[in-house]
Amino acid sequence: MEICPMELKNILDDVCRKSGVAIGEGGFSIETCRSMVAVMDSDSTGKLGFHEFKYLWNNIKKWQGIFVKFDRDRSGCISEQELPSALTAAAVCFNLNDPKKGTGDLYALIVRRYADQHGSMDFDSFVGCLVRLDTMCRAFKTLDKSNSGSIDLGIEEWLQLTMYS
Ligand SMILES: [Ca+2]
Ligand SMILES: [Ca+2]
Repeated sequence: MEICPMELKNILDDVCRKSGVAIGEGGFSIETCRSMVAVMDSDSTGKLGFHEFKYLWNNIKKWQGIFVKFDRDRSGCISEQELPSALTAAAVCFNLNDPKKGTGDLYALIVRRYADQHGSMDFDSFVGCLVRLDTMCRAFKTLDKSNSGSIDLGIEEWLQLTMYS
């Protein structure tokens, strides 16, 4: 049994409806689901097998808990004020908002890409953002075999990494 993006969308919409987490009118965007399948599809079948889905599922459950916890005003969205602590709690691999390391720019970039014009994120965007962040961090760690904190990539490897995600 393998799951395609449309099936993933139906599963996630169902879960959100049952648990009362707000998503847009049409539910999870198919673009987010396509992106989730692409980044989790480690054996490149175009669909999610059991282990790929299980990993994603465990993360989504964890992120849902964080989303609900940090949505302090119960608006169904993570606002600009709620976002830094929510992302810090969710992104265990990397501190996104550490001025000492100069990562504040990266944080601003993520907000620009995934938040709406008021700087707030619904659950769909929150998950889309974290799936990508988690995958890119894991990909980096796999490539950084000596654990030096930097990697050396050829253009083919770079494109493989960035285009199917
Ligand atoms: Ca697969
Ligand atoms: Ca809120």
